[in-house]
Amino acid sequence: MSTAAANTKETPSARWVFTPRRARRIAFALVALSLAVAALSSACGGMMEGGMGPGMMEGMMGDGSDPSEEAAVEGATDVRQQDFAFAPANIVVDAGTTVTWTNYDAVGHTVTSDDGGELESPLLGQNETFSHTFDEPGDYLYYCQPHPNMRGLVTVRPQG
Ligand SMILES: [Cu+2]
Repeated sequence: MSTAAANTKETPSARWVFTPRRARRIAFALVALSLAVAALSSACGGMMEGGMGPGMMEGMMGDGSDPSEEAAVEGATDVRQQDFAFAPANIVVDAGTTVTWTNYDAVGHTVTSDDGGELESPLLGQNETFSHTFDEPGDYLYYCQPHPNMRGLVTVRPQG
């Protein structure tokens, strides 16, 4: 009688019944797993984009570019749109200079002013270019409309 009761307790079906406690343990395991995945992807993202907030969309769309994290390139007049980034993303030119952007990616990019509408390119296909002459000194921040984590800056100095 007592032996039979003990055997019943030890059957696998009795051991693996889905208790609330086990449900919590599974839930904790899933949370731990997703945290580990998040930590891994942010470590990868952090290495490649220098601390910009990584996210799923950024991971899918490349690392972007941030002029505040790049040294200014004096006198550069050609900017590449490549690997979902502007390069160089931070340039300094004299007033009256024409800057040309070229899209090297298979997907479309734009050159669009943050404010003021100085830069308003169409969506550029692969190998298409967009040029703009900067007449007025100032700081011209811009981005790519489909990929707002692609950011750039043209600083225009007074001539001579
Ligand atoms: Cu883009």
